[in-house]
Amino acid sequence: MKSWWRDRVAYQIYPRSFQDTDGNGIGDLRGIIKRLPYLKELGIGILWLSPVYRSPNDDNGYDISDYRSIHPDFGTMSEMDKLLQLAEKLDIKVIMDLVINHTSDEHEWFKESRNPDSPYRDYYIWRPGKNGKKPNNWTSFFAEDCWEFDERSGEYFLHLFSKKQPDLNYRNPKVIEEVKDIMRFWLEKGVAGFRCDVINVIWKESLANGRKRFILTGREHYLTNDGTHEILRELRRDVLSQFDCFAVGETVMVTPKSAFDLSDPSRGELDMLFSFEHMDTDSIIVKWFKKRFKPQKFCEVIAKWQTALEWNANYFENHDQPRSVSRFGDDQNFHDESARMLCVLLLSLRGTPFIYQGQEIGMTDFDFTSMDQIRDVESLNVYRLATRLHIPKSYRWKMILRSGRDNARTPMQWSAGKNAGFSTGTPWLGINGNHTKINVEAQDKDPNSVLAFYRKMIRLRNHNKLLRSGAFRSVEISRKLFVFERIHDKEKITVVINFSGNPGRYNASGKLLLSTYERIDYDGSLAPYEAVLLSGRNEG
Ligand code: ISL
Repeated sequence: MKSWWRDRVAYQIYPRSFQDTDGNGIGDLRGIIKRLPYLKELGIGILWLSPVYRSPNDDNGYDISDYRSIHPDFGTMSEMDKLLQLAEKLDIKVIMDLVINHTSDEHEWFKESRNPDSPYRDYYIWRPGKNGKKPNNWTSFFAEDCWEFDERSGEYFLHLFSKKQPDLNYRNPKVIEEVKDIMRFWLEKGVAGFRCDVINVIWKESLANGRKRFILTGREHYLTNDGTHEILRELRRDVLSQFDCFAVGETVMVTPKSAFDLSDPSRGELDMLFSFEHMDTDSIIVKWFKKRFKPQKFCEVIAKWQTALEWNANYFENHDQPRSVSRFGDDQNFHDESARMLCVLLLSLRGTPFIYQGQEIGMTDFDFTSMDQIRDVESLNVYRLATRLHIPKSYRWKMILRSGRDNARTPMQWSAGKNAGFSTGTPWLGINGNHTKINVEAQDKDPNSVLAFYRKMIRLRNHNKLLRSGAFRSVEISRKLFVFERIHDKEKITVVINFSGNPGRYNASGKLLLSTYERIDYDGSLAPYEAVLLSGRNEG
């Protein structure tokens, strides 16, 4: 079977914020259908949909209450079928978000499970307290304890995320069978695979106390262990291998070694994975404490992962991360220049590139002014915890502004008009004021826009085998420069990146394939945030 997922550019849609068509302020499937031609023109070959299933939306759909139905806010199953059909016509493969570490507490299984005598009891992880205390000292991803007491059953249940997201019990073989059925259901409908949410934490090796840590106490008991490897192999053997599909894992806190094992093609687990080390280079231990972004560190980490794994899932943005142009570029002085540079970097690395909605027009972090505009459960919890810890108010707000997940979730900016063309109703989350300048409609008409550049760069990649599958070789990484090559036999492409707002220099030979500035040949001088691609002969 051909690994088509290595040859395509992927695009992530966060449906709530993409395009609303019925005026309820929430994006929907009809909105995605409407924008399929836009995605086709962009050059996209894979579409990843963040969850569209039924959910009480404690964590915007990452808390699923029915894996086989569409949330009415988003539309209906027949609209989903239509979306799949139309995408197929355009040769766009659709992958779904598979959230199986936990369900919503409003899922039927969990409702049943609250009854200690129910056959569903064992679908989740229930434990009595210890001497009036919680069963262990673990802490959650969302800045709270991991155990919630349930009056009705007199025990606690485990939740690594919010208390409305109880963890499934993978020691129960029935749970794995349920997951397989859900996967088959979607694959039979014609989806082309899954993005597997926090997939390397599903197996809890023990529930003993963890070593006390600043974040995620207890994690040594569940991060990437043999149990997870085994389940992944089982899902591959019994389900994935029966379809023409792929699985990309979201894997938290992976090292190059553990990531290698999870995505080594010969082991038959994941086809590729999202790692986080490059995204953490501007954090001090946790993302909430930021330090100055250093391009050199960022590029060193990228280069390390490029060589550590046979194939990476490359990304600079998603629905959990701040916007890349604000974070790694300069959205004030060199907005377009740095957005184009990041485009070249992302699309010339080895691996499948994932673009997050709005990245292709250089959407920026939000311009909110107060906490009551924030909707994300993680930000709300963290703000509460920071208040308890007496972190000053101005610093708390800075934490949310710089690291909060709502940065990436403001609605897609389609036009300069009302609500940025996202909705005729009241958007569920504020629209960034800069939509009057940064929007699809304006950029569509402008041949020098960030959008026009993304189209050009994606086209180049789609037509250039070397860029898609050549080996990666790092040439130079310094405070401001990142130079690497993509090689196959006697051919190479040299990628020269000036990761700075100052002019730079780098001597390299080859025929100029593309520059982020309008230039016809390359003489070694680089404008601020310029990136160039040169094609040449591989001599060494
Ligand atoms: O948001 C994060 C960045 O700090 C992470 O802690 C994030 O929660 C983690 O990467 C897991 O993310 C995924 O699972 C969560 C969900 O809230 C995220 O939106 C999803 O991408 C729980 O399902």
